[in-house]
Amino acid sequence: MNKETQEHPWKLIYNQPAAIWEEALPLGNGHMGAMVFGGTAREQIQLNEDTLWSGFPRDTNNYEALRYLKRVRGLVTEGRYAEAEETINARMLGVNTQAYLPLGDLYLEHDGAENFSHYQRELDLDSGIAKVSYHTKTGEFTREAWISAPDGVCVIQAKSSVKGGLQLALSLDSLLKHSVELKGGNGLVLKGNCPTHIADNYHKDHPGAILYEDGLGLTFELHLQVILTGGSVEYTDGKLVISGADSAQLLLAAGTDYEELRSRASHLKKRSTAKNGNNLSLAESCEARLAAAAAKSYEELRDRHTEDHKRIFRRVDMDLGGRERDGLPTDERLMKYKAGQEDPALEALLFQYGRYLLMGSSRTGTQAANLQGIWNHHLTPPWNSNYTTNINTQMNYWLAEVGNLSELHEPLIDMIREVSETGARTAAVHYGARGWVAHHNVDLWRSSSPSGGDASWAFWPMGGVWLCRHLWEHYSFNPDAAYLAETAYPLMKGAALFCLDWLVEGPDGLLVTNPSTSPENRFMTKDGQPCSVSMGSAMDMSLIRELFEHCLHAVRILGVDSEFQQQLEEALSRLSPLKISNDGRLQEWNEDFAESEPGHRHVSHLYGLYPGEFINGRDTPELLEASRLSLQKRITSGGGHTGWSCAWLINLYARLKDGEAAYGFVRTLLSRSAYPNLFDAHPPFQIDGNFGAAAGIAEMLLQSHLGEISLLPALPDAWKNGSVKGLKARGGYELDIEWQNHKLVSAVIAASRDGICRLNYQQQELKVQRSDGTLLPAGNALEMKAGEVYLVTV
Ligand code: FUC
Repeated sequence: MNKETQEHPWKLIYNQPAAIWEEALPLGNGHMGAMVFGGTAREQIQLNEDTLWSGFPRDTNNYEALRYLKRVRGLVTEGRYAEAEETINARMLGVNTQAYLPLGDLYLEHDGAENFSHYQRELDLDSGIAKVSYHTKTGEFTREAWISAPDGVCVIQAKSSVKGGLQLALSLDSLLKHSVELKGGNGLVLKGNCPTHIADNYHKDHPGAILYEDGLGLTFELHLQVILTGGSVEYTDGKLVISGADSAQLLLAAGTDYEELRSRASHLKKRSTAKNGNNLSLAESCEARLAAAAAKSYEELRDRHTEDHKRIFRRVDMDLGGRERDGLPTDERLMKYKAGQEDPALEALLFQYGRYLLMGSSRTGTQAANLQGIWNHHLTPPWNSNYTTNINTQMNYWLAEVGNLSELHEPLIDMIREVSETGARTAAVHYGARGWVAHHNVDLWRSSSPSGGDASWAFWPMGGVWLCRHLWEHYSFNPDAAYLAETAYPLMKGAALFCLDWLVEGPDGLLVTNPSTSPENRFMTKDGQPCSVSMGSAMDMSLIRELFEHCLHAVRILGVDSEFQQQLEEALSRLSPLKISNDGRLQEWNEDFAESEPGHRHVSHLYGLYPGEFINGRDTPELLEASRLSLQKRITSGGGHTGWSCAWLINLYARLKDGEAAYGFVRTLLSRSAYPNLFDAHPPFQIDGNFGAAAGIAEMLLQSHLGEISLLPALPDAWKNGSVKGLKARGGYELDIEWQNHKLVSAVIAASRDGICRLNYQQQELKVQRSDGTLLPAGNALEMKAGEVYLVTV
């Protein structure tokens, strides 16, 4: 259902340059990222490269940890939770992950542009091109910029309306150790080194937070080449000075020697899908990309980029009404929205922006989207801009499948494969267990050990188990037995083997995790102390149950591993179940503890409601009710206060089929947690909320868990008339849905595989016809063949 044309523009529009980074506009191809400020006298384009991290391949495992496991288990069994926590903190943790770093900046100084008028800048999500235009007394100046996935370069064109009117001074800079030199008369090369260590410096108390060591960290290069129409370029004071040109085309390529460093480390295997995984040196690879791009005309480069971009972006369209505001400046719309104005088109823009941002930060062969996607300008970024795998990394990919961006899931799947390799060592070293394990932080070097710090976040050997959900989701939306057999199942099996070894018998004879935490939350011990370590947290048990069930499903589909199947079935039957507290809430821990922070931002115990699915009205109505109560209590106690936490609430309420509550949190997120460029505010900027909110909006319109496709399951009053086209559903379906006066008008379903498609629209009987007009007998279970398209009406 790829669209030839897009009916409405999808644009972020501003009438002034960005004054702060969070007003600049993001570009990206998964490998390079850029933030375009749109300055006049001085334009700044801040750049990123996806493999530019601090650190080097090293072993972060704690070889002493296993010595204390038995002792800690005993303490937990005796209810001596605080002592168990102390022992973990002192003996069983590892070291922090490394940081994702900024590459550098391109500056364009435009003499005479201090005074300007008719200013406009925009980001067109549909073409993936950012534009700036303004007038000075000499004429009109325009710039456009994009980052091409097919050509692997960033392209910027600066143009003057007056012949020979372009005077620009170009320079490159970086916060990292670097030097800049002239290349070939019309280019610059910035060469730099990365620190070997960036320390978490949240409290600004680390005197050596940025450590360089000769010959140890990554090296990187950023190449710039200028192609002029008219005029001339000369090199002065480290800058390329363009005079008298009609237009200038700037090409940028960047890279690091990450693959080389990786291949030298015995504990890291060679990457199979690396973008720069050829035999070229770093410099040669940048030069080759620039030369190939320079050999193409500007129009050809632009066409290749827009064709590639639109091919993906246009798979989905959304109209929630109110599109007459689409031509207005985004920051003004946001201010009015914050003041209470309705703007459903801004909500649709937030959804499409989520899709755009995933395209910018996660493409085949690149690194997965980190805490800031691919956009970071800090040398010591918040939380190291790493992969936080106790919610944030997973939330980044909630949108991937339903948002018809399945192939953008691949970088995460690559990362899971790589973490399973380091994680197999961590499973053995830390826990004496089979399979593989990951904790709450992962970095470029695929650190799988616990980080340093505090057990409440660092001790959580379930990161890999949660990541495995994504392997299964990718299969559910794109059922492909080869992918299941070769990629998903072996990784899931490895994580399940770890869980089989990790589970122990609790006092009631049922299987639990011990020691166990519930991400970042604490309970009150009998002595009134906040503590995080006990046994069998709801999230641990939910994740393990789900993984075992997915593995069993896979085993049946693939017809393999009957012995393993038996072990899983037997363990499943003995897993400690979720519990309901005295006051009717879903218990976060195995015991009915009081929470130390009742409004905590994590809602880990509700995992089974979303993203999981085993808490639902059909199979577990009591747990569903208890989840609803837990959610209410969290929220009335102040929960949902960070961007991502609020985004999770949208999805949870969508699953509770409470469209009004879900919508309330869409409004909260956009009003409270969006910067002027619509980046999500934790605060500070953290991209998970963008992806989580977009996923939540989709979840309000379409759900496909529990073996059926549910149309408009949580449609709020605010979206009276509308349509969405191209969302994906589990089982390999694509849907267009239209509604009027809050009622379904029609749905078009396209099947990519043979199968039974079960539909649900408010339990009503639906009319179904084939594309040739033949009506099907009444009933909501449609037997569809690959390639068939059905029209459904009420
Ligand atoms: C988790 C969250 C924090 C933050 C961090 C990156 O630890 O609890 O709120 O999002 O990840």
